[in-house]
Amino acid sequence: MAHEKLLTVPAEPYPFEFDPARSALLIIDMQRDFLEPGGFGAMLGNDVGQLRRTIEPNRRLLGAWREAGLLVIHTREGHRPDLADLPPAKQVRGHGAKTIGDDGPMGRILVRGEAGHDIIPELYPKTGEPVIDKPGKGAFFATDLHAILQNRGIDRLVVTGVTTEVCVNTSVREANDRGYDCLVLEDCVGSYFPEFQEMGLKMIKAQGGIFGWVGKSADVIGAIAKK
Ligand code: TIU
Repeated sequence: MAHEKLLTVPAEPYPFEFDPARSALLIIDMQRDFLEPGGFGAMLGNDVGQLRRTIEPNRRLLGAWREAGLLVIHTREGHRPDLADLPPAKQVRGHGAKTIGDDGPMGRILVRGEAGHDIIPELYPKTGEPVIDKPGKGAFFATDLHAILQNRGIDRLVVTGVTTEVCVNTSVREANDRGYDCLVLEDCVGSYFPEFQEMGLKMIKAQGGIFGWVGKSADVIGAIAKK
């Protein structure tokens, strides 16, 4: 009976039910250039401390998720070294002194294969865990994520990563329109801007869970440990 495997965790706007075998942990863009002091995000004047508080909760959750033998998927935002997949509009947006593809503090900014583009060591992917290289903010745009999830029979996503209002929100909205139920963990997602963190989460759970649910990592860890 499929229902025998259903787990329930407290969440808003109401408890989130999931079958772990049909659920994936989707960790969005926990990349050095967004999170590390001396990276691209810090170079733009952002407070990376707002994102770094998510590292330890993500590390604990990832450990428990792996221990339970469940699917983990990582994403990275970035572009081909020849920048052929970089929309000119994205390249020039903001009129910054440095932009995507330029030499930054940890190699060429948001270019695949460069040190700053890679995932932070604390959450480094293990062999066998799919890593989705995405050119946009959403994890489904121009990627094989949907095919991978369908091939594994996944219908629920536990979503973490950065930033709450940009790549996390975009990916959750894309997932929701494709029929996935998403639980976003508030202690495992971060924004450079506290007000966007708060509103980014409210937007997901408003109107009866218009895009998904919001919960806490400790509850997911507790649920999968008991399974
Ligand atoms: N991963 C992600 O959110 N990319 C961004 O560019 N985020 C910002 O908040 N800028």
